Amino acid sequence: MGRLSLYAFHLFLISLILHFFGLIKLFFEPLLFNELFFYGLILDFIFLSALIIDLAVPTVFFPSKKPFKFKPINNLQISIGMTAYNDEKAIGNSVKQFKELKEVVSVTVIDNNCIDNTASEAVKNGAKVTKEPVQGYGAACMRALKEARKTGNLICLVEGDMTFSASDLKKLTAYIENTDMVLGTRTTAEIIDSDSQVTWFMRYGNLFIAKLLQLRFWDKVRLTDVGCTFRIIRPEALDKIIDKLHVTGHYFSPHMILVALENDLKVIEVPVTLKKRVGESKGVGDDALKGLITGSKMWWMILMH
Ligand SMILES: Nc1nc2c(ncn2[C@@H]2O[C@H](COP(=O)(O)OP(=O)(O)OP(=O)(O)O)[C@@H](O)[C@H]2O)c(=O)[nH]1
Ligand SMILES: [Mg+2]
Repeated sequence: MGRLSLYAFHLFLISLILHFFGLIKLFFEPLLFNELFFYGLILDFIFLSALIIDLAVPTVFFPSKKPFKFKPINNLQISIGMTAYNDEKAIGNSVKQFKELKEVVSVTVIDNNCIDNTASEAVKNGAKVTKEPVQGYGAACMRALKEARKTGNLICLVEGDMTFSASDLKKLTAYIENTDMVLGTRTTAEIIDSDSQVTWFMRYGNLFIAKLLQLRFWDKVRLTDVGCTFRIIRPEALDKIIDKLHVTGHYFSPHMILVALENDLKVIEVPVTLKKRVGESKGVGDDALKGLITGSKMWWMILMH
């Protein structure tokens, strides 16, 4: 379920192009029959039919009867896995802000072949440091999840670049009693810094890819962001998916969401704040071109998965 409307949506995108050129043609040749418009309408019709079959029929005729989950975690013990790649300017305060929370039992910084003082700054501020030799954001995230799994009763993945705030952890934990994984979303303009990396292009880009992913799992989730590292997951839920995660590059984040949904984990998003990055961005940051490339890879992955 979901695949049909996801693929049909691409026909709708083609129809938009046909309508556009149809309009141009209409301007120069005001004929009664415009074949570009006509073919566009056929594609629209296919898309709408796919949507109805895929989304409406199961919801109306076969509504899910699964009982609502309510599994509070008593005595929260959160284990933090923090990614770092030459982040000596930010890592100290990133560790400190999480260490100050009483629910946090450990902070493990993943040193992804850093050549600066990231490791010593992290240790100085009370973190454990583990080296991940495979280069890449995804490789660092997977290692962070595995390391954080070793202690506590809740796992948190976050970047050590001061973009995220430890005080937002309570927003994420508020929903964990009903779900298996809580994702942050950075597309809530009201609570992100105006000089953060999420520009309007990044916001709408993330929103677009998130909606593509949502089309695939329409009855399971509502998504508005695909690149937010800040997330929490129950240990038993992570055990179900950890061996199925394999993306080492920048598009790890939607890959993990996809695998979680495919394995029937209950996933919810909550808005988190976002601040300007401390230190140099090595990922997408606010670079529109890098965003476009990473977004295209995410798009392809969602289609091919
Ligand atoms: N880009 C990148 N980041 C890595 C790598 N290894 C670990 N990281 C960490 O992964 C996080 C993401 O990298 P950032 O430089 O913050 O990228 P970003 O500006 O947040 O861009 P986004 O991809 O949009 O999140 C940071 O905590 C990095 O330190 C790596 O090989 N490449
Ligand atoms: Mg970052």
